[in-house]
Amino acid sequence: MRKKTIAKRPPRKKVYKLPTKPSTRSQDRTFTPSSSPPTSPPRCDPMAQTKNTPRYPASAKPTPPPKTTPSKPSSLKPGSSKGKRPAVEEPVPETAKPKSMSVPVCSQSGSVHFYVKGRDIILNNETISDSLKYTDVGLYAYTSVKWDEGVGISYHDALAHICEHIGQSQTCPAENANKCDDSEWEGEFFPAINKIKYEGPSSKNPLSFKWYNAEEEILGKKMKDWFRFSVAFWHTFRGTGADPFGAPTKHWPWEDGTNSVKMAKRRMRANFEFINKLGIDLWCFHDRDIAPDGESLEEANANLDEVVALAKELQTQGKKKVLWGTAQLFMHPRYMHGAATSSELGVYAYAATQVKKAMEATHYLGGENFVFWGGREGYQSLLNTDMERELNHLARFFEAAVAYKKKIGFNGTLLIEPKPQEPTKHQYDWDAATTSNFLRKYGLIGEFKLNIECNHATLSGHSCHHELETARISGLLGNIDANTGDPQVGWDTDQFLVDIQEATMIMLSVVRNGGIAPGGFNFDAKLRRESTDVEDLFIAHIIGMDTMARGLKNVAKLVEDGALAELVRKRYQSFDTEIGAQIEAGKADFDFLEKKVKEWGEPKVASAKQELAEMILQSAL
Ligand code: XUL
Ligand code: CO
Repeated sequence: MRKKTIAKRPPRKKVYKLPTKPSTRSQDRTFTPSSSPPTSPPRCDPMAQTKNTPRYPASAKPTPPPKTTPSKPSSLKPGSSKGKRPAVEEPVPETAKPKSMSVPVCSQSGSVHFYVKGRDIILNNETISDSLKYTDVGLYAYTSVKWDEGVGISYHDALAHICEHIGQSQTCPAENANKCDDSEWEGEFFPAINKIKYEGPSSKNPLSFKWYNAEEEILGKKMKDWFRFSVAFWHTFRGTGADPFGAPTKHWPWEDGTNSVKMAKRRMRANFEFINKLGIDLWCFHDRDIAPDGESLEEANANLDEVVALAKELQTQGKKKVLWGTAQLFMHPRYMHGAATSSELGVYAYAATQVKKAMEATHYLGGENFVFWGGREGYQSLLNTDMERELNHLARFFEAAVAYKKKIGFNGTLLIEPKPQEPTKHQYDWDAATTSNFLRKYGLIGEFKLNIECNHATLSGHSCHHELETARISGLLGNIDANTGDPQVGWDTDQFLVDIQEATMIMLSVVRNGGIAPGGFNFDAKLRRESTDVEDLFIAHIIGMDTMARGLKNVAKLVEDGALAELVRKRYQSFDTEIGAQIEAGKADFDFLEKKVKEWGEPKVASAKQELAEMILQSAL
């Protein structure tokens, strides 16, 4: 039986009513933190949208970059952002409408229930407007009759009408934006869920570990130290379940439908409660999924500073750390040609500036690694691409990142995450071998390691085990983005890995590597669109952790048994000879070898024993 603890806990004093029906405002934000305009006003602040007042005055002084001790990340000087919105989302189908929701209105204790139907707002069953402003709100439409054209009624316009209709607009002036929304979520975000405990394989409690036993020692190390599990903020807290054909399916109770800094902070609190209840000590983030983008670089940085300051506080309280941080250099339209490999110099500079800030934030949060996933560093066509020049630029960008890391005293590992394609037709960091060749060519091999993602491995035509081994034998195995694809599907489905044999193969590499610290296992994985309960977030991570734990235990059996290692040793034993040693030391030239062949005659060739190897593996599962 699952333990429910609602009754034992103090009732949650929730300020915000849950939406009675889902909002259609955003699509899957897996990598897309911005679900509303960069300067999202609070929900009850109809004025803010038109005023467009910067949240942070231009006078905000940049602080110098942190020195050797991590300090608060600096606010950067205003940049050249035109404040354009990301434009990657698909239209929400007509069938998804109308959606209704309950929202609190400033100064009103209860909430109002409304939905938009055609050009009308229906407020508590009453039509209050038939003259709504239809603007080009693109992705940020609350609802619309013309999704395909990006024309609709913005969420904030709808609220403005409501505030006006019920005479509340004066009570929520833009300059009081924060006060307007001053009450915070109180109590737990996951009140029905206790801290997840190890209960052993016979447990039927879905909210318990059956195999992952953090303190248990396996092959000389505690399980928690082999794995160093991490939660990916973007999937767990920004994923909406939307896909290119359908509206979001997940409506977490703590979400208020905005992309405000306030909401970002609430989400961050939820993140820490989540990782704490899971017994995970690490988390990973993109700059733009933890804090909203801004109309200017300065504003985006100030937003990030505010959220990072809270994250730091929560980390200190809970003794948590960042496994890795990264800059999201693929969502904003400015990055359509790439970031470091963009044909536009200004974009290269902007990307550098964003990495600089994200690295400072990671450093400040005690991050142990910093990731570069070049989602748009590649091409769609070679006809219009100077590949050589783009690769040179990418190398310069990485060199500058190394220099900046040293300048601020960030000792974390820089990691490149290979992926063959998606969203580009061809991504330069195709796989582990291509990426290590790139690093060698540009003299960067000692400065970077690789973050191997299992789903990326299979997209590149390899197994995850192959990619891990390729990285390992070059001393480049830095981190694992633990997920999997679907064998029948050809894209990045980012599923939680639940295949025990696959986990065993992965752990073979990890054990051979002696562990991957200061890297870890980041769950770059998301719930299926159809999994919509809050507890599913826990169940997914639990089975992901249990599966890896089973993989580790299986490897321990294989190591203790020794038969597999012996099979491999025997296969190459002809080289365990004097002449074998000469060959391996590079001391056997062709003349010498020809002489030997003439002496020995036709060589005897032994069986590879693949089926026996498979039998040995299976005996450990
Ligand atoms: C994309 C992916 C990213 C990186 C970080 O496929 O895996 O989430 O891990 O940008
Ligand atoms: Co990844």
